[in-house]
Amino acid sequence: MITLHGFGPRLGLPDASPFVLKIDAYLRLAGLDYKRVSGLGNMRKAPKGKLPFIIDDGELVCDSTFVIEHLQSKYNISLDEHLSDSQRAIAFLLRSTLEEKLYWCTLYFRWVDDDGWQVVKPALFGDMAAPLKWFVPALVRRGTRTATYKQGTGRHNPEDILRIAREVLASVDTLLDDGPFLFGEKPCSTDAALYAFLAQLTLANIDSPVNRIASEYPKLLGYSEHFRDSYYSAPDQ
Ligand SMILES: N[C@@H](CCC(=O)N[C@@H](CS)C(=O)NCC(=O)O)C(=O)O
Repeated sequence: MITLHGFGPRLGLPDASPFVLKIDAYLRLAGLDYKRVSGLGNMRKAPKGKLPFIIDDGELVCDSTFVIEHLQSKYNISLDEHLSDSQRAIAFLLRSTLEEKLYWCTLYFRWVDDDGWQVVKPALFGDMAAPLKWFVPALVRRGTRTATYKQGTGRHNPEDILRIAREVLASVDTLLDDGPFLFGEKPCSTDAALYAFLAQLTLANIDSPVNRIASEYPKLLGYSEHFRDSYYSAPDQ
């Protein structure tokens, strides 16, 4: 049995973490049975202090990239066999861009930006019991603000961060010309990552400046809805 350890359904998505949602979507693409184990308490059990991790028949694997490598090799999953070498290279570069660039822009407008925080705080910590709810949200926000600053994105002004996000989203929009999936009719493993990162901007219940930029590219919403409708029978599932 595979258990996926994440934060849980938030903002109208199966998980408000794109990295957790990436594994959730991958497990569905691969047709593997799994159970979600949700909650902030997972953070304490995460060997690298980050989610997601999976436990697969007692074996713990963390980091979404290593989780996919593990599942691919253990269960002989071949979602990428139809890709050319150049498509594989594009897929790798796209994943890196989503994870190393778009992620931080999304994070900034949820955690650092005051308007985003007004939505994220109740959505993520609303069901936290007292006395934790009095200090944990501010503590986690401070940690995320520091991480965003140290990574570098947090040193830019909001307009520049939005320019970075726009360049990524416009490039993804161009790549999606041959839909409905990244490389046409048949999904590949990178569709799990693409869906996970786009859904945070196209399907999540949060109206942030970066989500508004995503809405200027209708193919991004079309792609997210098609993936959701193909692999999740209900939007919140
Ligand atoms: N490289 C990791 C990144 C995972 C990641 O950044 N997870 C975030 C949630 S979106 C997290 O757990 N952050 C908590 C922290 O940094 O304290 C992966 O691919 O799984």
